[in-house]
Amino acid sequence: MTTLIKLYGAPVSTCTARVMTCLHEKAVDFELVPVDLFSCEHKQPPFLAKNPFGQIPVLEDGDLTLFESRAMTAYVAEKFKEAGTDLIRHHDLKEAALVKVWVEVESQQFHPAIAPIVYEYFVAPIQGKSPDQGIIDANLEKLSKVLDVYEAKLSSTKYLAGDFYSLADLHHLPYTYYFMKTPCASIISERAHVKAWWEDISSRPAFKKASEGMNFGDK
Ligand SMILES: N[C@@H](CCC(=O)N[C@@H](CS)C(=O)NCC(=O)O)C(=O)O
Repeated sequence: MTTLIKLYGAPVSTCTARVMTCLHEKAVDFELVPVDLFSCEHKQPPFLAKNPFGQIPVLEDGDLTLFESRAMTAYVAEKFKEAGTDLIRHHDLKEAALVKVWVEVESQQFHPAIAPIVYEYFVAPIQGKSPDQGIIDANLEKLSKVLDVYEAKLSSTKYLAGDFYSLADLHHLPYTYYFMKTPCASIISERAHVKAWWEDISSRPAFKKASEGMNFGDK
């Protein structure tokens, strides 16, 4: 008997949404187990036993427990590689390697620049702080440079790793979704190829489903 995958997290959380998007792409049934960040459930011993770093999400598949959202999507994409869109290009060694390159680019270049901006606009206000314009401006400068590279890449291929949608594109969805609701969205929309890529990947049914729960209050 196969067990149902359990995803511990919150739909509003970017990292939870990343994994939910991947599960929806593969049409995998799963149970979302809500973790209440406001009561700090993720810092209590039962949750720390699943992720010692005290962060969501956590994925459980039978006796396997995973933390780190990008490791979870890699696991799901591998386990269900024959179902739905092939997100890791497992039939082609070179394409698979290029997917890994752009998965790293998202994690090492894109994420460090966009995450603080999203944090300042969406999380700081919940903590009673106003967005720090200095942090936003410094990271916008970094993000613009990364997006210049993306613009050049996406002028020669439809998606980041090639002419195929992959995990590399998928990993960008949740943070960019929130970013597009900020006054800084023009740095995406003024780059024609990045804009077309964003419109394409964000209109996929799997992400539309995952993003239904991505609301910070009225934002
Ligand atoms: N690198 C981790 C980051 C996880 C992460 O930052 N989770 C956030 C929610 S998106 C969280 O748990 N924040 C609460 C906290 O850090 O206390 C991943 O990709 O899973």
